[in-house]
Amino acid sequence: MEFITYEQEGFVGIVTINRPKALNALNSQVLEEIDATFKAIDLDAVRVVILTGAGEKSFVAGADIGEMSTLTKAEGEAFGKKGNDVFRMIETFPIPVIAAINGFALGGGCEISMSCDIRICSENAVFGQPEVGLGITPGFGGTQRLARLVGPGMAKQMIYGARNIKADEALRIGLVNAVYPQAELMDAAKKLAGGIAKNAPIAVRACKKAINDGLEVDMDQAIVIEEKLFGSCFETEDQKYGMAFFLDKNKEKVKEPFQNK
Ligand code: DAK
Repeated sequence: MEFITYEQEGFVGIVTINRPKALNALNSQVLEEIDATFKAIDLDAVRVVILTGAGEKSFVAGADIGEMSTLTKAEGEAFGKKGNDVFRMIETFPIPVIAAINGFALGGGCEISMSCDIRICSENAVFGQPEVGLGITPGFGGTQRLARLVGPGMAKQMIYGARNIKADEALRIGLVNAVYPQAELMDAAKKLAGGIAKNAPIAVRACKKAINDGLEVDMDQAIVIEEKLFGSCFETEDQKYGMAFFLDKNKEKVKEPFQNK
């Protein structure tokens, strides 16, 4: 891997986009390496992934404008599909993915963060979809995910106006869940990940699927999705252990880690 680093700390995998000379912009190679890195994650050993960018200035400053500048219509469509496939893979990744946004999250950078389950950012983070200023539409799902996350009115204002927003406004409109000083961002992301990883992994995965799949259908269908995933947790060792632990009257007992079974 030239542009991605991967580390594992306990149950948490950390994927870092590492192309700081171009502010971690996404060219084809970076997209392919992100895809390969996620697909190589051992889902028996890792329960939560953190996605971040190298350096203190930029998370991802967008798709690579140099690479895009000479694309034909057909190549543009293929590049858009490549990004969309990778972002959808992240969105539907079986375990939660937290975006730790450490600076610029513009264009494809904002879009990749929106394919993650949870976004937190540093105080210097800047979000935006500047594409119309470059003569294109957002191409990696920005028109769709931003409108779903912050509502169509705010999404349209940001996208039509190519208007960037700072961390405090991103927090106010619900684009991020929390803002931290830069030096504290990764610790906060790891703490958030650790709080998820200590829970029953099969149940956490089922919750992700229930929320994601349920949001795409009407409520009658959505509650059926939940019923089936709820049912799928029963007879797992984690369900039996979790409930038996609660019912056990011996309050001195220490809870064992869930086994993902
Ligand atoms: N692509 C390529 N290189 C980039 C880049 C980018 N998006 N952003 C920054 N860089 C490079 C700069 O060219 C510069 O390189 P050198 O000149 O040093 O070689 C280096 O990173 C440092 O950048 P600056 O010198 O500009 O740094 P500043 O602090 O002055 O400014 C900035 C930081 C983030 C405000 C500025 O770099 C900037 O505005 N960057 C571009 C942000 C942007 O517009 N991003 C959105 C890109 S559009 C589609 C598929 C995908 C997309 C659309 C359609 N289909 C095919 C359907 C997605 C589009 C986008 O993401």
